[in-house]
Amino acid sequence: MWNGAWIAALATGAVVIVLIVWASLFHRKRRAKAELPPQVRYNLPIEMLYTLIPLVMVSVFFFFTARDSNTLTQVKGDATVKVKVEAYQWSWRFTTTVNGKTLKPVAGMPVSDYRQGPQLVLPVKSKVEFDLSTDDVIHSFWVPEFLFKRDVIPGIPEGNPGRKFEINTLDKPGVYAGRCAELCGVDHSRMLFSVKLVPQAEFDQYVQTQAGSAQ
Ligand SMILES: [Cu+2]
Repeated sequence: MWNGAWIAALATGAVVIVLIVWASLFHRKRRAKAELPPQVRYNLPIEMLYTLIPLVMVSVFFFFTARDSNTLTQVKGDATVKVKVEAYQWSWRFTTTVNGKTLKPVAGMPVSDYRQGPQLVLPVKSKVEFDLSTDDVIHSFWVPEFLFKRDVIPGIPEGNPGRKFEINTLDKPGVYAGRCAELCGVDHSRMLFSVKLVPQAEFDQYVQTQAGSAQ
């Protein structure tokens, strides 16, 4: 969609620039006392053309945007790992549920290095469902490496599909930076967290220890 939109925009831009250059080169006012060029006010075909063409363009963009964003935001509900994300001024609380087993929540404080913020541990190469909520102001959950960002809006009741999204974690284990991407108050820039992606076996072990301490 991104590439297609660029091609369409560049083609439109090229046509417009050619028309501007053509008009300014070949339809200049040459003499001081030139007569008026032909006037085309109330020209029905031209007016229909410049109403219809943009309408077609907007419809095509709308179709592809709706199609792709529906696919990207679809929540099937079959992820084995589910994370409840609670955003607050100015940090995060993550509560992970694996196969119905809920782990001890991880919460943090405002920090200036994401590695010192709360850490969410997830397995590599797996589908994870997120449920975002907040009780204060609008925040935005963003892990740049995941190529996905979603606003956290207060007042959306639990169970509302608008709070949820699913993504596939990356293939490479590592510690990835996460941040709040919506200006939410004085310590917004310190509302940092990290996501640690580990191999499945290591994740299972982590779940064992965390589930134990939760009970
Ligand atoms: Cu925030």
